[in-house]
Amino acid sequence: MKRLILIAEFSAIVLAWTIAVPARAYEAGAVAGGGKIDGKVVFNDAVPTRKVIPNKDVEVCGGIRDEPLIEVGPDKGVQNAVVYLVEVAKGKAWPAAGKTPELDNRKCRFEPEVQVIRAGPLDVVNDDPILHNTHGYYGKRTAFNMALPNQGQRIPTELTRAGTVRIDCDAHGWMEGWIYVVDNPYYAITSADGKFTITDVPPGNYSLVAIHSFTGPLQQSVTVAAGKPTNLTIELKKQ
Ligand SMILES: [Cu+2]
Repeated sequence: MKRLILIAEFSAIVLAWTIAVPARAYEAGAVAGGGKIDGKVVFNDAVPTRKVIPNKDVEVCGGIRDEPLIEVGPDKGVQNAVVYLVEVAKGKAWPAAGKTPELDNRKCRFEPEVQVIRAGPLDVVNDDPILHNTHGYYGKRTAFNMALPNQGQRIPTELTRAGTVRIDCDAHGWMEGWIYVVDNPYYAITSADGKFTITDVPPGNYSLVAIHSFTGPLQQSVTVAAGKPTNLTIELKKQ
């Protein structure tokens, strides 16, 4: 009986300790013999479009038009897909901290439409002479929500945890943008030809995610060897 009680007490202590310890933070340092991942993200199916019908502020926002739901080049490369490694405990340093990342409202579009940032500050800017109401969500939960009635207005906010943040405008229902908040510096955004490079990866096995707002995420294993490139072609499909 006494032993059982002891075990129970011990379990309670272990449980309390487990809860109190936060997830391990990324540890930045020098990378010896790092490899790199060279890849291309492709979409081989027909490109769907949506009809955008601005119902106000058309002098700034433009008129009715069809827009592709995924930007695919002539060689099937996908622009603005985000690729990142998950659960990397340690590796290269973060890029030098420069200007605070910005999300601009410009001609009723988010500029950039897709970006990757480290958890931390973000400035939301209105370049237009009309009201925007910029609203960011982690899933269904509001991350920030702000009215920007004036041209040139800049409001600082913060995205404090890793995850995908969808950006809407409560004044213009068709506006949409994406911010991917990462917890390690191993990420890339594909260029117009669908290509990306992730450098200085410590040799080893990783889980890599490629994600686009239209297709959703695709996760796969990747092995990186010292001092040489790993080549990948990643085909996104509508899920
Ligand atoms: Cu707007």
